[in-house]
Amino acid sequence: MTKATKIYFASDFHLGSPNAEASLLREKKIVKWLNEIKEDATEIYFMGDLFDFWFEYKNAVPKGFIRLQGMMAMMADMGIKIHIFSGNHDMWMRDYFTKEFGATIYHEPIIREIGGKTFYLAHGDGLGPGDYGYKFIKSIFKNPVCQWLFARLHPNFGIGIANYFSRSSRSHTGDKDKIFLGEDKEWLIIHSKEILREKHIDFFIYGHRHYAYKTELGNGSRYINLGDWMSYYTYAVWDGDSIHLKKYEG
Ligand SMILES: [Mn+2]
Repeated sequence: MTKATKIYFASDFHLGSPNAEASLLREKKIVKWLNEIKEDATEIYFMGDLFDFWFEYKNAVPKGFIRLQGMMAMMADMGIKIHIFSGNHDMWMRDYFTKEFGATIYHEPIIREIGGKTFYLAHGDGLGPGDYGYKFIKSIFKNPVCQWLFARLHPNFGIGIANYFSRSSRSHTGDKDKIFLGEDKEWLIIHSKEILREKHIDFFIYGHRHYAYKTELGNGSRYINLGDWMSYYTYAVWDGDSIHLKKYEG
């Protein structure tokens, strides 16, 4: 048995998309990966958009994705710390995963010291310049009154329309995501450089972009985008000494 020392980061599973069959195959692959890394993981950061749509009603949650949730619960019971960021597709997470298996839920970027290094961790939606249309929609989605009203819709209807819009926004942006805009135009790189003017960060780790990428930002700072599990199957791992962006081949 190897000693657990590693911290893993992965993002954008989008379970539920594009349909139940494809999602189940992907979920099994994710669980297979988690089953392997649980041997040497101390913590796992799930960096957002795990679900293509997620909404917690007061007394109910959406059906599905039971393998991932069971695996997370098992890992938590083993003593692995589970961190979950909400993304723009699943921002309506409340305390269900905290109550079920002690996960820590984050809705905003966090800065964390790990092994003497400073990490800036975020899903990545709504950061950086521009994208005012999305920032406006996000302010509505995050509005407590709007959430309360949505929760009053019957779930057959509410989850139904949400899935419809979630899938159409995913297929809408899917192809665009495959084009890298250049380091001077990528919003999350611009956002990282803005933060670096105020404060030193060693590693910026984001999801959201669906484009696995790492680059140097100067002064030893590094930007890492985790890619996704729809076409990349990529993740980052901190081994106590350095961080690596890897692809799961299993
Ligand atoms: Mn996403």
